[in-house]
Amino acid sequence: TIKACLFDLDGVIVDTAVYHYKAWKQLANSLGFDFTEHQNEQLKGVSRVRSLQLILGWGGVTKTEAEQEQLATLKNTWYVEMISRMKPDEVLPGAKQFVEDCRNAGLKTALGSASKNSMMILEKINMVNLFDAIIDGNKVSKAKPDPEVFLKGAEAVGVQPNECVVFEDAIAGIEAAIAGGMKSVGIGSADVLGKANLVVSGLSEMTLERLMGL
Ligand code: G16
Ligand code: MG
Repeated sequence: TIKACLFDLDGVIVDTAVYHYKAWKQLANSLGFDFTEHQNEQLKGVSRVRSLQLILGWGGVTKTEAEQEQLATLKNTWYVEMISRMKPDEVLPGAKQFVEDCRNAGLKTALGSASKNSMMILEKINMVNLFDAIIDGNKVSKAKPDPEVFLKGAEAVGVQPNECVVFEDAIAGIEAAIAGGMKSVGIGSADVLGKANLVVSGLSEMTLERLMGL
């Protein structure tokens, strides 16, 4: 039986990809090259430092580790400035409702995100109190597809991995769920997320009935 739902943040609860895109583009432009939306797609669910390394590679630019740290911090300053202006209506359709439905049904809920800014985002959209545990980039050392973030979430809410369902928009996140012995629901297109037990276009399509049928 399913006892807990573990939610990715960016792409599942909110769409912050557009803010990441603007901040990375500004950074790339300051270094003398451009950054496309297509490239941004490939950074979904990828950690901040790894994202920067990919972008520098696309721009054909080499930077020392110390310089990389400065650039990542600069990008984050711009990103945080943007998300500090986020409004509660930027929650993706159906997301808040479905998390509330899960809780009302007695299920545990946890966040499992690569972002180190997850707390600020949850505060902006008034959802901090809807999660029994918040596991994010500040609490994990291994990035998805490693299952660490979701295993820590399961442990924090006292539920076995095989009693958890993970909601993810990135293929690496679905792979992390599978590696952790959990069920998964892909948010997006079945072409990309076909390994998930179920694929929906958004949480507005999810119901408790569909959840319990997994
Ligand atoms: C998110 C985004 C990624 C971002 C990462 C780290 O992951 O999808 O694009 O690079 O967090 O974010 P930050 O720079 O805020 O620490 P997720 O796991 O929530 O989809
Ligand atoms: Mg995501």
